[in-house]
Amino acid sequence: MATNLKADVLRLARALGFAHCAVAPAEKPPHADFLDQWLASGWHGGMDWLARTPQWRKDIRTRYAWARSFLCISLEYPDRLPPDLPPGSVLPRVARYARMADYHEQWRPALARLEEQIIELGGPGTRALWYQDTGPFLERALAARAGLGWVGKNTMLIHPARGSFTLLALVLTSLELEPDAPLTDHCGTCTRCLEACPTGAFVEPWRLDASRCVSYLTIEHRGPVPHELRPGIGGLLFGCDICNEVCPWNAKTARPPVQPPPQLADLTLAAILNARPAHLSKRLQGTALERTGEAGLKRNAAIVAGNERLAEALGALEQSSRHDDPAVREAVYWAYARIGGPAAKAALARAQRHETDETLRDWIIETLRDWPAA
Ligand code: B12
Ligand code: SF4
Ligand code: SF4
Repeated sequence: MATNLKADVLRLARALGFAHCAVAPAEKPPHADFLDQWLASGWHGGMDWLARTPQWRKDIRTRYAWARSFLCISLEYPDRLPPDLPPGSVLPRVARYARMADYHEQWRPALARLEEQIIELGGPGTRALWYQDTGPFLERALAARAGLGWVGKNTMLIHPARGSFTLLALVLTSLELEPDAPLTDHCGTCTRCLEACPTGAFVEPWRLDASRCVSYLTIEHRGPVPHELRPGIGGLLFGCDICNEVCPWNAKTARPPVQPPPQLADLTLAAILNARPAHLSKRLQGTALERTGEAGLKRNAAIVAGNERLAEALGALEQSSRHDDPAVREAVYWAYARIGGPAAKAALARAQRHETDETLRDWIIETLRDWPAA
């Protein structure tokens, strides 16, 4: 195996701004077979795309026979809010990775350049492909194999000095690069993350039922959020960082605060609920919040308003009560019931007049009938 070749690849990566890179062999990483159990348990919820090609995710040689090595990349992102946030900004309710411009866009040009440079370096016949997040890989298991951290009980890749507020990317190549050594596990007897999860999504250490995870419910899940899981969402609008926040390995990182794009920093719950769909979609462009879409974000905002019993949000909720998506309307009606009181009851009674979905109308009638007396 050519050690110089590996040094050259690492040098190219560093020159492009990838400071934390290491190599894993293009083989099945440890614990890869757990994916089958995870999928068979239905823990992927509605993320059907994860079940499509598990054989590729477990071992990429089943798709690309030429694959020999992974260059695994760990990227840091800000883990603190700026000091001068506009009042009412939703930013503290948004997962840290999404408080900036979409990271996929940010790193795309440098990853594409690295792919090209690795091909040039290897010469004729060399193959290389970059991926970030959306490729058929167990990125954390591979990065752990490469020694960029260990997989914690919360399933995050954690580095002893850099914590787990990191994102991953990789370049798959036909070049034979010497693999790096994995790190040891440093979770020890700690169980903080498992206890802190607000929806009880950890079935066991390392076993996450994603269909219960707030990150899944607020980003990936389409349609109404199961009622029993709504209280666990609390005030979170998009994603969840709780099992990272409580991890002692994140206590010591000192990074500069995030510089959010203005369209995110100024966004409030009322602005989300009041906005016309097309206007909100435009505002989300170029941010990770595009993933859940304007309807998903309105649904989430209504759940937050309900959980926090924000009576001052009633006017904005009513603006979303005629949304085309029944999941948005349902969340608005649910929020009315959580907020309670005569104004919320009157808003729900008005909704009954225009609601066309039979199930929703029945729910409204029942809820109005059982409305607690003041
Ligand atoms: C689907 C997905 C989700 C789903 C499911 C998450 C999950 N834990 O499976 C949801 C929507 C819930 C989610 C949430 C989040 N995600 Co996500 N997600 C992914 C994605 C696309 C695939 C993950 C996957 O394959 N899951 C299937 C399970 C089986 O795999 P796994 O969790 O990696 O599990 C492995 C280990 O647990 C290990 N294992 C199993 N048993 C055992 C036992 C022992 C002892 C050990 C050591 C290991 C071990 O082997 C498993 C592989 O078989 C990856 C990108 C990618 N292509 O890998 C990003 C990714 C994992 N997500 C990421 C992030 C940042 C998040 C969030 C923090 C976002 C947020 N703030 O809301 C949360 C964190 C929630 C959490 N605790 O995982 C980062 C993680 C970076 C890091 N440092 O770890 C990734 C890598 C995206 C990226 N490119 O940066 N995510
Ligand atoms: S991201 Fe939040 S909801 Fe999901 S497992 Fe971690 S603590 Fe639980
Ligand atoms: S909180 Fe504790 S158990 Fe959970 S990942 Fe961090 S060190 Fe491991």
